[in-house]
Amino acid sequence: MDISGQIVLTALMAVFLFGVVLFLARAADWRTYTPLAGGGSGIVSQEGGYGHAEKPAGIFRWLTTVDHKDIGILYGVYAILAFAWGGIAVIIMRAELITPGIDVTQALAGAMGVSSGQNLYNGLLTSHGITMLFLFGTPILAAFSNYLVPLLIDADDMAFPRINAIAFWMLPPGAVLIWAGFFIAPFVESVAPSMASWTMYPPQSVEQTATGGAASSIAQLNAGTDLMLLGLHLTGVSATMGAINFIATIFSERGPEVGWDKLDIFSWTILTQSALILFSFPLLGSALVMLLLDRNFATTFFTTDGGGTILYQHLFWFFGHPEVYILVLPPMGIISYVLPRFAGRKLFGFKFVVYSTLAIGVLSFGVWAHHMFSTGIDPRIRASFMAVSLAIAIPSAVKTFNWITTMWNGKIRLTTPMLYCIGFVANFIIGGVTGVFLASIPVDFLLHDTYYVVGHFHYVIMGAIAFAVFAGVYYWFPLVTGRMYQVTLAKAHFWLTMVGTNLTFFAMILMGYAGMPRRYATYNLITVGPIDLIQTMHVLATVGAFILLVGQIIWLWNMVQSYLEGPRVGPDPWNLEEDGVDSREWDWFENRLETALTDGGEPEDADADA
Ligand code: HEM
Ligand SMILES: [Cu+2]
Repeated sequence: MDISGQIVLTALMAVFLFGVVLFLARAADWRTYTPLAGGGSGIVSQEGGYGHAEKPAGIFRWLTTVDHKDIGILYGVYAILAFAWGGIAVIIMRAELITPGIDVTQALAGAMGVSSGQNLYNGLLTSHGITMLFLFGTPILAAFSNYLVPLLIDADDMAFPRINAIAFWMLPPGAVLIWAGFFIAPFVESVAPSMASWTMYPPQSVEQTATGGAASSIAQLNAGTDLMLLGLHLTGVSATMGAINFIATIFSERGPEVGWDKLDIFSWTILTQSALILFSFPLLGSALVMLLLDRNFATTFFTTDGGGTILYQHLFWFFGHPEVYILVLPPMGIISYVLPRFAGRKLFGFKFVVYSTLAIGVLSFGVWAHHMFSTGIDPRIRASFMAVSLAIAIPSAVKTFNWITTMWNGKIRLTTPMLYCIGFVANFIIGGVTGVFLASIPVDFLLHDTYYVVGHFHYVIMGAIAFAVFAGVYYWFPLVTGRMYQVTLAKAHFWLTMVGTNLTFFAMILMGYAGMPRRYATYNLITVGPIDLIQTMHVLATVGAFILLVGQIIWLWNMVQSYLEGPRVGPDPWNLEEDGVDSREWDWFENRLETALTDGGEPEDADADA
């Protein structure tokens, strides 16, 4: 890009950021609808006399809300949009991989303003990974925690309701920046979607041009990557603000009856997750800033004769490994919370589930170099990371045994949330055991950067995390909407998702054993490995991906249709009282039904406003 182009882009960027700042600054004047929450808003609400009943109608409510339940829903809608984006990206990639040569992405590249099919594939790969982890994974969990934690711990709202809103509103501009390469590429030749992959390793993340080669001057660099780094930074700040808020809320806003011994398992996992976010996201933030400086101001943090590329890997994985537990702990909390309801008894070994959560939280900071076994780091250091990586499987297994024991001889009801819980346990076992294999240095030497790794982490991320999300969505759907979903469609969704997940990712594990490297658009140049077998596995994986796609379309339809027209439910839609396993959020729900405040007002407000 020539220098005037750069200036125009910088000016646009500045205007955009200025707009974001202005928008956020306005937050200080937002009316608050939070009646009694901490953070000082109580005073405002008393003086202004605002209560829940005064929420403005329509779009304005959603733009100005500081109510934790509304913000939870915003996070959820945002995450589902991101899930769709990441899903479409991967469907194109899977279509490409049906045949060894380059075809589908080649056909699309021209129209999308990308210089070649391979580059488009790499752009989609990057966008898929980043979107699913940062724009879907963390936010969808924040949807649950925002909606539920205050209800579960008997708080009026989050400790800092406005910071909660600000944290959410950093995400939409973050997504726009992260995806910006795709929007700009058709119009500006020197800009392409970032092809740095989600790990963004230098030197290529520092040097790559829009056509995929190495730049000889800063002017040639692909601005798509800079925009993505800025967007990632926003999502990191957002997650950190959210984490601080949850820590403050769980420590200081618990109701009089909720002592530490009464804290529910989901809030425990959110507390641990928040601590992990607090200590790991700043590392990502600093690595991103250094990348930006290396790219734009010729610093040498990650150049071979400067700090070195391995420095980046340490910084990234010191964040990156805790990040995978940031993503998996709350889903484990959801499973630990929901599964016992349909086994008709309390969670087996509650204390051990809490302790293992805390243990995972601590240990997850001591394993990052298992992503770097093959970089040539000192073998003695490597061995200690292998030991801790094997050790972290123990608390994970403790949880698994607790879930199984909870179901053992239980009064199992195979509702859709329960099906997803059981699916979670099954898939998590495969995901965890393949992880233990990778933690062993000699095995990792063989399997590193093959599809085996891709299979491993997708068993956890799709097979377990997404399953827990679906378990939670179905379980709390009546709580949020007051209506029931269509059971037949939900079961169809479960089976399509279960079959699709296992078909796709087991095929990946096998083709990884056969030697198929990850992150390639083609495999017609592989000189080792049984190409026919590999292609068969790719075809199976693609078939699985399309089965998954069909399942998710059914799910979306079910959610929207049931939200609008589903049958209304009573105060105990899951018949939990019969088994004595009901919980606080359903009491709140009953209250809400009785006071008939559809937007979620508390009974006290109703009195005050009357
Ligand atoms: C049971 C404990 C686990 C162990 C021992 C383990 C071990 C490993 C190892 C050694 C690798 C590096 C493989 C390589 O690149 O050569 C790896 C990769 C990965 N694991 Fe796990 N894992 C475990 C659980 C998880 C969980 C719970 C998640 C997700 C929530 C996860 C997500 C990932 C991801 C995303 C990667 C790939 C990173 C990349 O290179 O892009 N793992 N795992
Ligand atoms: Cu790891």
